[in-house]
Amino acid sequence: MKAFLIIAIIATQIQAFSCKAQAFRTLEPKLENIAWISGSWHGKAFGGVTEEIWSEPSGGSMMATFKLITEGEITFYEIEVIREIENTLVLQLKHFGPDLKGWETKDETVDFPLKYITENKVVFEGMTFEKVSKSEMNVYFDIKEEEKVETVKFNYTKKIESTKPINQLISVKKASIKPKIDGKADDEIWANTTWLPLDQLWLGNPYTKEDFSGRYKLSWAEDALYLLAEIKDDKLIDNNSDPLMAWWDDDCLEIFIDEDNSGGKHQYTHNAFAYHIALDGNVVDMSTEKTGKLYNSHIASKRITTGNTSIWEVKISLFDDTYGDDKENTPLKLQVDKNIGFALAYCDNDNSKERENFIGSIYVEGEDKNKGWIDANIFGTLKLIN
Ligand SMILES: [Ca+2]
Ligand SMILES: [Ca+2]
Ligand SMILES: [Ca+2]
Ligand SMILES: [Ca+2]
Repeated sequence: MKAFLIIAIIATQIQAFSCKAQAFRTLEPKLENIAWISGSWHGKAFGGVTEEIWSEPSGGSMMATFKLITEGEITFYEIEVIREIENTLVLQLKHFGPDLKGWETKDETVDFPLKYITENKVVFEGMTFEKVSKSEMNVYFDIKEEEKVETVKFNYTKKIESTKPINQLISVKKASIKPKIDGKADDEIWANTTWLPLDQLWLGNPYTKEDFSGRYKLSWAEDALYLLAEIKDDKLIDNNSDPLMAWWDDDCLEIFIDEDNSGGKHQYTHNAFAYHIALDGNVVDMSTEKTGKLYNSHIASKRITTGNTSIWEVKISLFDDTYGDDKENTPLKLQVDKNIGFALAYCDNDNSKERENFIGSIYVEGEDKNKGWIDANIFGTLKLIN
């Protein structure tokens, strides 16, 4: 292992890369074009675990610390810099043993001159950084052993801090006895839970309380999130009998769920769901195929309407963002302290071609308030408590 690593540090004379990749558009040799390397990256290589922490560009350089741990012990450290010199970049590094004694002599560095930069690659002679996504990169490192060059791949992931603003934080109490999904609010948990308002106008003209009023309660158990919604609507409309036709234009209850409270875009992904529960109980959201799809297995619901008042009782199974439309998916088990992105809304149509009002549970900043179906950042946050 040691011999292998010592060879690694003299890997300065590197076989030239193929020029094939240069057919891509190349970017100026500036740090701003490689700033995506910044971050705290973790991965596996050399039979151990590695971390590589890159700073943002400043003062004409970026800097990293690297460490390799094998079998629970430090194998070596590196300090790396990428700096701008004479209209190009160079990556330089020095190695240190577990006791921080340098491997190179005082004035010696291991240098990797820049070859080129593309949108997703930074190619130095002997070391390439490849962006896979904003949270994943590969680093390819050439090791020259006699006349042979071996390329070692480091696959790194970065934990992305959520950028989601806190719009509303609701503590949701656990149900010791799960509510019975029968459209009746006589369960013990509902008696001991307070109403929350559904009163933010997201689309349409201001409405009267005869036209619409709504409130809701939430609870949870290990198997699901539970919702009780009381909706007063003067006219119930189901124009489209096909559940996948303009499902948002019929009266429906809409439940927004971002299981990990990550925020971010979700229009054609399952980073979050926007379930529309129709009056007939069908549940629709946009699939990754960019069409409406029934997700009836995610939601069990029952509505009982008396006069103009509907009680919707709903059990919502949660799925994480690895959910696939074409594979088997297992609902998550919920635990105390979990944060979930959530919003509730009602599409109210009384007699029009399109819905007249869209009323949500969250205040949305800005002119366009109908953003929940695309952007999970507008959701509120639920915190599961005992
Ligand atoms: Ca019930
Ligand atoms: Ca109405
Ligand atoms: Ca998410
Ligand atoms: Ca209506």
